[in-house]
Amino acid sequence: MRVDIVSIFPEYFAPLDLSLIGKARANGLLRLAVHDLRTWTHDVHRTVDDTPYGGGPGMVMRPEPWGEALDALAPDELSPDGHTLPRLLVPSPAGVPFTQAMAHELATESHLLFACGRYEGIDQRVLDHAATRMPVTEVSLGDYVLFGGEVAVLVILEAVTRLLPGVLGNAGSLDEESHAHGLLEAPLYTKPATWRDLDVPEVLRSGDHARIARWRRDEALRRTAARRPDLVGALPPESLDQRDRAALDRGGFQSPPGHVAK
Ligand code: JD8
Repeated sequence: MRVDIVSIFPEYFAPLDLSLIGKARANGLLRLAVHDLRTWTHDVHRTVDDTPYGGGPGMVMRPEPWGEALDALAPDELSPDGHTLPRLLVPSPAGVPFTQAMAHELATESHLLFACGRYEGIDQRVLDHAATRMPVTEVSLGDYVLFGGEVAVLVILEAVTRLLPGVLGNAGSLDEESHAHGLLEAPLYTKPATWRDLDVPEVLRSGDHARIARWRRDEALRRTAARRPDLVGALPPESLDQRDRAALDRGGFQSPPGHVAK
């Protein structure tokens, strides 16, 4: 996968040299380039912002540098230097929510291009013009306000690159994780068996794999009911048996009426 990032803070992406993403880059599984938007300014002050039409607080990112950046990184004819048509992703609090499902979708793309806004955001015409040439998705990390798109890109890239074939050594752990089955994970423990007077639950040391699996599912259900009732509401009712419902009740979740216990 090829990834290009455009930002006025290219130093924000230093962590992408580290850990498993750094290894994926070293292995050639990920070809990542970070670009300074100011490369595509022409005035002495390398200006990227201006006052908003219609008034209001703050500044808006000018369209011209963004237009040149996208022309350079997503040329409208296929060039001989291996350029491919990218999918443009623009973090914005007004975007569609980023989810694990979207991470899976993005992991199938051959080229992602991220445009990181700052200030109040980017002139809308940049996105409208880009959309005549390539798929454009405004994406939001969640319902809180950041200063700009950089942190969102770090999060999205971490979620996407770990799904690329060959990036995660232990491929088996992908489908057992949280959100794959629509529940939060059960709590984890390691040695020692007693630490500061706190014991690891006996069941986990019993060696009874059926009992362990049942305990973990109970804990996952109880936690999900207590912390993420929205996820419980989205579970297919037929996926819950009598014991599942009891665990949900212990987490404080009232099973909706009409669900027939099996
Ligand atoms: C991009 C500028 C800040 C946004 C005024 C100052 C994502 N989940 C998320 N929260 N916030 C962002 C985000 C915020 C951004 C930019 C993403 C570019 N800002 C602006 C509008 C209101 N502030 C985000 N993904």
